[in-house]
Amino acid sequence: MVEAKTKPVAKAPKLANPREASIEPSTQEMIARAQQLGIDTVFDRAVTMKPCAIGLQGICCKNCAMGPCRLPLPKGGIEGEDTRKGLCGATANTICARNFARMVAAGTSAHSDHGRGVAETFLAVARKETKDYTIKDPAKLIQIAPYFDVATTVEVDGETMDRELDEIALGVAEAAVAEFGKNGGTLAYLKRAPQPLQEKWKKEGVEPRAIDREVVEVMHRTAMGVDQDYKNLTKQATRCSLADGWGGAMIGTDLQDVMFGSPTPLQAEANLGVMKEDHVNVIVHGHEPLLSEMIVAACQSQENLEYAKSKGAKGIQLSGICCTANEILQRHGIPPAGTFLQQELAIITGACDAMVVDVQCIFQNLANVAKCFHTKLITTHPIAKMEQENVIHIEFDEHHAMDDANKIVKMAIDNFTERGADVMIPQHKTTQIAGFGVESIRYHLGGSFRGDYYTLNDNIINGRIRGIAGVVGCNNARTKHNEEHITLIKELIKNDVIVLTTGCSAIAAGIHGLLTPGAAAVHCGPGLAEVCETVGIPPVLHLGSCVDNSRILLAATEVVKAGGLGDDICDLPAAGSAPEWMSEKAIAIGQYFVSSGVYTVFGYHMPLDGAPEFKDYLYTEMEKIYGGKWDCEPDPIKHAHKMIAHIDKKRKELGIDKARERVLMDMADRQALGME
Ligand code: NFS
Repeated sequence: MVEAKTKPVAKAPKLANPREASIEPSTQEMIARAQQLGIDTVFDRAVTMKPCAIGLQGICCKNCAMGPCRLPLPKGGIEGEDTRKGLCGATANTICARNFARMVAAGTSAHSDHGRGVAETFLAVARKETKDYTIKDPAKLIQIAPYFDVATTVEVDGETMDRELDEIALGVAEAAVAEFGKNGGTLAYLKRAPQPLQEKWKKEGVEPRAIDREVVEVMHRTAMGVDQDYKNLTKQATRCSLADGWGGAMIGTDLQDVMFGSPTPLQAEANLGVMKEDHVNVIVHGHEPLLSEMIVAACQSQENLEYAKSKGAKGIQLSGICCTANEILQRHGIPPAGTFLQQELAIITGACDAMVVDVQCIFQNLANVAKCFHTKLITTHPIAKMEQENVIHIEFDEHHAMDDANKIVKMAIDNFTERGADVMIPQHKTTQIAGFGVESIRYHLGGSFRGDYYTLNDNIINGRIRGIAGVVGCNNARTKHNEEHITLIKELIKNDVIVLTTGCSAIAAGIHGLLTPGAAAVHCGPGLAEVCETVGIPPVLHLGSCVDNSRILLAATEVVKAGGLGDDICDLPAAGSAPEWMSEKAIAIGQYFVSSGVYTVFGYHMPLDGAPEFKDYLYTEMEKIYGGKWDCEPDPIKHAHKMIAHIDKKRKELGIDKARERVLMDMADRQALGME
């Protein structure tokens, strides 16, 4: 037997170059810090693990045990007939459409299960089963009640009187919970959409019936041997996505506003630098504000503050990661510590005394990182546990919500004294204005005289504002952290396109200083800068979390209603974007935006290249049905200009392109025309 003379030397794992991984200084510093401490982060793992080339094309089918069947495009493309098929005969188009529809279903289920949790908590409020939640925005409750066929007035002795708020609340709560599984009819909120859009949905047969039903039907139709027509599959993907945007997500947003208050613009800070070395640092991460609202109250309670001081801390610093951050930012001014890709880095500061997580976008690796520090990692949701031994589970229940929150905050305070010497908080933070919504846009841009979106429309018609962009969605470790978001947004506002933003994109915009009125003078074209300076708003408006994309749908509807810009969302000079998307939730959002008439461009990559015919259906054919279509462009400048070209096309169709040319004329143009 020949023995090996030398043992193979284990290669040192490749590490991310911090400057190539992110454009954001605190992220760069913390990636380097993690590497110095020998802790791997998502940025390093993105360097060592490459994505699967077949999965990237969207044509791997693992929906039965004869597979996985993989149908990659042959190099050089397909000549003649496309003969690729799986064992059952499934074509690349069918497989790709099934995978796409399943992403829509997963995204819809995430937003909608969140919405269901909110609706059930609101039902507990209406039934007076909980003392910890109340109705903070009765006006919003009264505003939404008619959509659920709940009367807000009663006739008494021939006189019309206001109905008791408790009765309205119970009616709305029961109807909202029923939306998830009702038998018969279609979703209540569809009637909030512009009439022509409602008619398109009806004609196509894509009006969602009940939220859960549409998710179930996607799963059935994409199972082995069921729906084998990519167009028919896309139709169900549309119906499911509408159950998200105009259903589960919209219910979530509205009832959160009713219980926790509709956001109004407020000032806050953003980035990892909001953490404080001499304070107890509690970070909430995830999505549902049911728990985080209580954590806010617990962190502000005098009793807990005194307790923190008794342990030697100067106070309690609460901050957020991901959409939970957006929820407590927009209602309380609590600062976000970072986006999705900064979650591990927040623990690597060594100053995070507790990270409290609920559902969605939570890295499993957080437990491994927390193990290297004193950080208590606390899961709170029965459907989202972690297997590692160092993770503590404190199940949160709306019936004793405040008790749960106090227990968690006390645990964080007790942990303050356990910190190691490895504390390093990057000193970068910015100021931002967040908390915009349909109502505050009306107030700030509509003016109190008209009380509607007229002034916004007027500024679009006269060309000061070229158009509206929704820039939303995640970070993705396959792209340079925040680069696409920030380059794209800057290019849009430079070209006078006002930006509405949500999710991690909104956090990124805050971190990079784009959410202040002062950003207008620095980054905007002259028209948008003038509007922002006149009304005192930032050129990029933070509209909340990802479920709050429903606010963008409703803002677009308000613009249609205000008049002068067509009859439907697809007529507007507007476009949508998710430049660094990674989550299935983003695909659900994209599909409901497209099916609501919005030209929607994703960055990075779409898993469609293996099925050119299906891809073409999403990128061109859908527009003929709904007025909106998909597109993909990884380069953020080209991405911005695709959106701007669409906006200009719509301006031309509306006959308002001439007004815009007049506004943009500079000295050279004037000289050329002999005007100077
Ligand atoms: Ni949206 Fe929010 Fe962020 Fe992406 Fe995740 S936090 S729900 S999915 S990563 S934007």
